[in-house]
Amino acid sequence: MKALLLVDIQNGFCPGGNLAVEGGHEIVPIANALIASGRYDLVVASQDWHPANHGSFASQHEGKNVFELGELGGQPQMMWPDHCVQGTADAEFHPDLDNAKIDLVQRKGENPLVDSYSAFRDNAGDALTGLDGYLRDKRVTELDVCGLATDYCVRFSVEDAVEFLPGVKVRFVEDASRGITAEGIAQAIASMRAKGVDVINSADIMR
Ligand code: VGL
Ligand code: ZN
Repeated sequence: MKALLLVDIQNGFCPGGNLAVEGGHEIVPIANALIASGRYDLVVASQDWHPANHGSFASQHEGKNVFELGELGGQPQMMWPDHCVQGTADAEFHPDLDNAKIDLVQRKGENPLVDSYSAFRDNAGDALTGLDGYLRDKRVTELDVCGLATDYCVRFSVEDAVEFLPGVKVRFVEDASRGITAEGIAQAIASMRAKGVDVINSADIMR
């Protein structure tokens, strides 16, 4: 079984969104082409899905500015702008994403007391979403991952896939992803590579 994991392709991470990633919208046609390629037996999409009082929001911390380091649950935490609040347009998938062919939507980030970059578990490491079990039950042997943002949710989802799904070939689809900072993207790619992940482009899949 070959599966595609689309990470957080939501309005909030596209231009006009509350935590916009440069060029975030440019990956939508690439993701759609991957979905339509017929190469995947299973398509999963993760969705950042925060309550309005989420502890990763600078607005919840007296005197904190966005994009500075704060603390959450005793751990260092990047202070984000309010984003992907449950039930708002910011949290919806990009309107052009072909979501009719998505088999499972994995929501994350619902606990206000801990952030959750990975689609598999929260940042404290103890609460699993269940996505690992789902992919195991489906007998997935190959998992391609892309989406937003490369340096946060994509990276941690990829690295958890490697850890939780031993024997599964995990690949990162670079041109179908965008990140927040250039250094963060470079570090994320180096870290994923060091964990045995192949870095590929959509053309490698569709040729
Ligand atoms: C993300 C920061 C905060 C992401 C989610 O999807 O990469 N980044 N929440
Ligand atoms: Zn978030």
